[in-house]
Amino acid sequence: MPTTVYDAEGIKKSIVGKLQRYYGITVQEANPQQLYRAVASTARDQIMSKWMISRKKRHEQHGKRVYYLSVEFLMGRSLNCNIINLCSENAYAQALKELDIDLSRILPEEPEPALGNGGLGRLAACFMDSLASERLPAMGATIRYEYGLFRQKMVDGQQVELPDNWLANGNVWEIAAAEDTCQIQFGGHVEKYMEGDRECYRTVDAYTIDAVPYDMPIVGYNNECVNTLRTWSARSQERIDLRSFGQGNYMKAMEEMQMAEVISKVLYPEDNHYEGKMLRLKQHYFFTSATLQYALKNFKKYYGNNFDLLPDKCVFHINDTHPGLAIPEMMRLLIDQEGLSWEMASRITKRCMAYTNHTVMAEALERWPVDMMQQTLPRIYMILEELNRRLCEELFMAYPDQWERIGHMAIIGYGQVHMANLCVAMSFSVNGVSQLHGKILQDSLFHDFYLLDKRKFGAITNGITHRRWLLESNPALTNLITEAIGDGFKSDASKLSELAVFAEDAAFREKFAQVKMHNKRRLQKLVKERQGIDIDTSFIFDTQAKRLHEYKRQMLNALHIHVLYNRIMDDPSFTMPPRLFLFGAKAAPGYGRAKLIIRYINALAKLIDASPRAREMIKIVYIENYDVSTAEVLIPATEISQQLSTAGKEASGTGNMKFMMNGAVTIGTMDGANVEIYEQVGQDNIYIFGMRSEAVDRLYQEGSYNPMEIFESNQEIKKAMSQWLDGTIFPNEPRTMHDLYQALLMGEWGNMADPYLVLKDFGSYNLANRRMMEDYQNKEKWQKMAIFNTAYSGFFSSDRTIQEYNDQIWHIAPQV
Ligand code: 26W
Repeated sequence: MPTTVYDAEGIKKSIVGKLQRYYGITVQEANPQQLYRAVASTARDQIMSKWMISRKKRHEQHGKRVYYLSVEFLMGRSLNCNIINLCSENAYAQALKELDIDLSRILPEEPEPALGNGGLGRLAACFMDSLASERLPAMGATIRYEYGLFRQKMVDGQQVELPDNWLANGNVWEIAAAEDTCQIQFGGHVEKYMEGDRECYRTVDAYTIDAVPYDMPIVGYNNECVNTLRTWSARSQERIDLRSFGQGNYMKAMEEMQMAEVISKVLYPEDNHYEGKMLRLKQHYFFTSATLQYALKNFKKYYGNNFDLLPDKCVFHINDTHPGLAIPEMMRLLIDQEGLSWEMASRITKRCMAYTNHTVMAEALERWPVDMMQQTLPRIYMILEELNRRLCEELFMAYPDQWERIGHMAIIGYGQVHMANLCVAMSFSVNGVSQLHGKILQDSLFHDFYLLDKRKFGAITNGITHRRWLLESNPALTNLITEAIGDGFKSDASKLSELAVFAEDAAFREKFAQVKMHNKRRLQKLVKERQGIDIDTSFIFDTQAKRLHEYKRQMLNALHIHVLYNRIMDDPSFTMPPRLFLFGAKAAPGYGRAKLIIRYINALAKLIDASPRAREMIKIVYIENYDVSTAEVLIPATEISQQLSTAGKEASGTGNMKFMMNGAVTIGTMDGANVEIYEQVGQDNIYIFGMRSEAVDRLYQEGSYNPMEIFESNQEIKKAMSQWLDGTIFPNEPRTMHDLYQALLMGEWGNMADPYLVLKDFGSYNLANRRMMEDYQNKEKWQKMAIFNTAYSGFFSSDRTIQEYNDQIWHIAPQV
């Protein structure tokens, strides 16, 4: 088979040829979309042949493979990252130059697959990059949502959601794997029957839906490994046929088809907030069952019915509880379809399943109503009942007569299926995503399980792929680093530490500052093009970008800006270094309070813009539709990274790591991975403020916190919050902020006032800001801090994270 050569000449030929064959046009005639397709499908050809070889090698090696099950994969665009991982940057640059094509104009033509909400989904995407780069055989599995996370628009300072029809023009990177289509059953009821003297179960009168897989290649960096991200699409079995059309059943057939296909229609936009919606339950079962069916089919091809071998060949990683139904589904497949005994099946299942928890927030923990589970998945529910019966029996031995304790640990209790308990009880490994989070799991959320089996609990600190978050998103810094320390850091991020000595080098510091300015200009251009707003690059760029949530405390940032504004207005002699506050955040569409916070930020922006004196020192820009591509421009331009979560609430955070790697200095609480950023950079290169998580817990337990006292004693807070209601912020609707005011000072519906301790931490945050602004004025000091942040960020590469998962949990041999 002739292999295509991918030097610049080969790339040029391929692009020209594709334009001719696909569209019958020349390079000069092609529009950016057509050029994008020609370039992307050239890279795809290059990847395809590697993919085939990689698959063949994996089969020959008979090794173990991880199936990473996640309801979200927030991948971002692929073309540029693929070119980088293929180590073909120079070849493409030269080819495109000779064809007079501007790569930066065609990259934005790729629709961004936004198949995720935030941290959990983006982590899964970073993991896919690192798995392939570490040559570990892996398949990611999720749903092929036809509509990804909504696009956000601001209208009159308020968030409006628009549908994200990302597949409208097709997707260059996926190929359908029709041969692996399988069937998923919902509803019906369970029937018992005998096979010899064995009791067997089958589901009858169920509704069957096809699951059709689409595969996306995941290219490892500078190696021969190409893994797969498999997305499952729901397809009705009732294709419309002419007969039913003739019989007047056309509309009915159409309706049934649509009912089935809604399963993969849209991504749920709630992040860290659980609602027991039947469609969501169906989504979770749909892609887990499909993935398990495929994995078993694949296993049997090589090892027949020797299921004892399964845990040596497959490990299923459950990314938060959403794919937790993998546990009873594996039991069902092994018992009902393969004829194994309950004991055999549960032993094997337990040795195959590993679970990562990503949140301790009570309102985010999945609990399904028993009757919904029973109706939707009757056989799965039966299995859950039996799992629960056996678990409770064991628990009773360990904790005799401690019914309340057992109730909290049970899989089924108080009319609900408790997914976290299922995952903890039935996995061989349970881990948190930062050291602090791991400790909280052991000490509180899963404490009673921890006491029973300490060995299976662990903590593995999250990471980010430095290929996307440094090489791809910050080429200027990448070049500067390469000039200084060579390019070893590209495959081994720990080498970034070699940069630290350059902090003492004045010429290097100057270049580092120039790179930051270059990236600030890049953001300036984007903000102008997308939102028509002018920003001044001499301002400090200060960013808080993450999902909008009360616990992340965008409110603390906003209230502080509000106070700064009042200082400027009240004191004609007050000055501060000019500071641009950037926000990027989507709010869940049904999360009213989060949407109010957006309105508050936008109203403040308007208020400040209206004052000639204030706008010399403060500017707020709310970046619309914060997504992966926007982050890639926003983060490299940022000088101050705001990581303000109430201590104990943010499991890890990963944005914090991206900012750090790009030379931003963090102002943050001792929460999640901020603690470890602090350990890496040392106390002189970070601004830590606020209560520690143990103190927060004590405060909750004592129940004595009264934010009203702070309100009454801190005149700056009092004035700002009073302006919420006196028409200063919302002149036309002075009652807009009433709910927030109430929630922070009085609490509502029996909830405690200010549960996220905005007022409690305000004073300490204010002081940290003051120190930071003083330091910023010392250019040399600030530049050193920025360099140290990049230099000590290597620990946060997801390559390190993946190595830890492999050493501690998966034990997979790298592909040779
Ligand atoms: C069912 C509703 C729902 C949806 C999403 C509940 C919980 C989630 C996710 C687990 C929320 C999430 O993304 N958690 C984030 O996971 C990141 C990756 O580990 C962490 O860095 C963040 O701290 C954590 O909030």
